[in-house]
Amino acid sequence: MLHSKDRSTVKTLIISNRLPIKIERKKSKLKFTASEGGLATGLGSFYKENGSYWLGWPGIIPKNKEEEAYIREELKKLNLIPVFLTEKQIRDYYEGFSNAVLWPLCHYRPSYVELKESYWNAYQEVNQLFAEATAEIVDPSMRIWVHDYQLMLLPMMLREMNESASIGYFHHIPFPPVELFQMLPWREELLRGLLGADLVGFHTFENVDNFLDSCSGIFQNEIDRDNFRLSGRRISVDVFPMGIDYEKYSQQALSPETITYSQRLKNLFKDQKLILSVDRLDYSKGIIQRLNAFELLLNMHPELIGKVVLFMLIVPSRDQVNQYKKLRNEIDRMVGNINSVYGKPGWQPVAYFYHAVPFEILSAHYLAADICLITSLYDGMNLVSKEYIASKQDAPAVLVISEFAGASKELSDALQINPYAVRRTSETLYEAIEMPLEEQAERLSASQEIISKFTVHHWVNLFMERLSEVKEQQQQELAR
Ligand code: ADQ
Repeated sequence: MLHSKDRSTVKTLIISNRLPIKIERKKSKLKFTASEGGLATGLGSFYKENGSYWLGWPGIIPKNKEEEAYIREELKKLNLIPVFLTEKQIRDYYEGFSNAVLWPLCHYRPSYVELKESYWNAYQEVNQLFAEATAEIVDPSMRIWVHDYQLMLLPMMLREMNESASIGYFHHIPFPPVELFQMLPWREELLRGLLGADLVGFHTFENVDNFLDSCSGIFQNEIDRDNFRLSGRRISVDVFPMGIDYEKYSQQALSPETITYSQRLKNLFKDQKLILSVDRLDYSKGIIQRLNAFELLLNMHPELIGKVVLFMLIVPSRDQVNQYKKLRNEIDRMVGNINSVYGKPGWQPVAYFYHAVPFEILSAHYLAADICLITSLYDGMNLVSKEYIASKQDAPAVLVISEFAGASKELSDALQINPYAVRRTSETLYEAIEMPLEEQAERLSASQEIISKFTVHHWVNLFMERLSEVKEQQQQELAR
């Protein structure tokens, strides 16, 4: 049995579709930079400790065997293990099954789902590839933590390789209601894949319920929902709302570089309320609904012309997938339309940027913004909302968040919206603009209290503790 003091010494293998690294080809040289995503930050210190590893796709196709060996060597120094994918695998497994089947299904967009057998075949093939790569490095004492919907088959593949392995799985995006999930021709295989894990985690209770509904609906007699087990093996399914590295965001907001840049932004938009949105290009983020609500705000409150700006930072994402290309065109059209109808010389209502920005600059935007607007139509958690709150020392700061983002469950002091209700959203935006500073400060500090406590480090520890507990329970049951 593991005692809690021993738990920290157990080695862990993190597995996710992407490694937490960016590799760019600069002339003939390769440049390696750490990525700054929520997962990378949260697990960053943890996987490097005492011989732990992270396995995943490095995001690059090597030119030849020598380059592949070089990348492998360089990554090894960072405790990273690459799984290389071919162009076809990237197209069919990643852009295909992951992003044109599972992503739209999990985000309530069944009409976007492209049910192609070739996608499914590639998904199985790549999950198998990950299983084989794991087999090469894992030792039986290691805990394995699999991340996200690209690897739903992997837990069972790993289980079949080692019956007693310690396997956790975390689903970062929503899990759909059973009515949607059961439309998948491969629903049984996917669920069975997840049930190879000892612990399956989600951001919200709603997701846990949806998952359990699907399991009991699809496996009926095989699964006992109240005493969840498959073939006698206990499986725990639980809620772990992911947090952020609070210190990192709050400290960055105090740095001279960020303060100077933020001041420049404020000067640029002098005497205007700055409404900020930050997201990846994605139809789940409600960008169209956001633009509609903002346009209606200007229409209903002409006194705001010249006094408010919607500042949208959008990171390019999946632009090879059809629905994303269409979305981008639609955003371009709508921004152009709003700016041409409501703009005036020297002022444009929407400032729109289609690129990622470095961390210091992102932080400066959070710091400068009077309002942060999250309009997700469905979002597992939404880390941006938490990053905004952590970056603010004080008011002015109002978070307006969709009730369909997982984070809204924790952030009850933010103004909540249903982004489909465009008129109501624009009224809430007006309320945010008019909110007295004192009320802003009260709401902000209530949210900060929660986010500073439930950080990403807390999330990692909680998940790992729970995984150890499940293993202990399984061992006790076996010993009985
Ligand atoms: P995402 O859908 O990517 O994550 P989110 O949680 O908001 O959504 O994370 C986005 C990250 O990208 C944030 O850390 C943000 O700072 C960064 N980012 C966004 N725009 C940027 C820009 N222009 N420049 C630089 N950085 C930018 C998925 C799920 C979410 C879930 C997370 C974690 O869809 O619901 O919260 O995983 O589980």
